[in-house]
Amino acid sequence: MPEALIALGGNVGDVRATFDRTVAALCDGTEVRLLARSADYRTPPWGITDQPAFINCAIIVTTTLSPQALLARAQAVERAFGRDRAQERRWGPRTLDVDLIAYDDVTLNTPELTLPHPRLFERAFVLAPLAEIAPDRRIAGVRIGDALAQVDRTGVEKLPPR
Ligand code: A4P
Ligand code: MG
Repeated sequence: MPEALIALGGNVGDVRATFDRTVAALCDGTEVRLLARSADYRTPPWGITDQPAFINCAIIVTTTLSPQALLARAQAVERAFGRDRAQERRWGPRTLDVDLIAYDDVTLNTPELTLPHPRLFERAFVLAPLAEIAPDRRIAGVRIGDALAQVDRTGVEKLPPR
């Protein structure tokens, strides 16, 4: 069954509680099964730096859904947890962001979905949680653990369990 790497982020509200509900809503146990979940990390805001710190985590799932259907499901969960894209700036504050990082070794370049995620190798907030649960997985030929060693991890802090 295909395997997908998914990154969660947010910096508005009780983000860690939102993550719990997101994972439960996304992973129904049939179409999407949870294989692993990283710890939560506190991370400095990337892109727009003048905003509160983010919380990020990563999950690995197996799924019977296509990449497009998995994205649609992720976006439905974002909406369910209060995300309103019309009220947001790109890279600005949000309750919940769900990004598909990789889906097996699929490469896709459509307006709705790019795989692997185009900015993944620039982002410690994606790579640190992923490296915890899949250090040896390769994306576009690069080991996640090696990719993490190439980025600035300043301020990325692994949080204890709640
Ligand atoms: N889209 C295309 N490819 C993908 C993919 N692989 N996964 C499309 C998810 N979506 C994908 O996304 C815009 C469109 O991208 C979607 O409609 C989808 O069809 P969006 O979530 O509405 O926009 P966005 O999130 O504001 O823009 P972008 O560029 O996706 O931002 P990011 O990359 O999500 O960044 N700092 C820290 N520390 N931690 C964070 O989590 N997040 C952001 C948002 C900024 N700074 C951050 C963090
Ligand atoms: Mg996004």
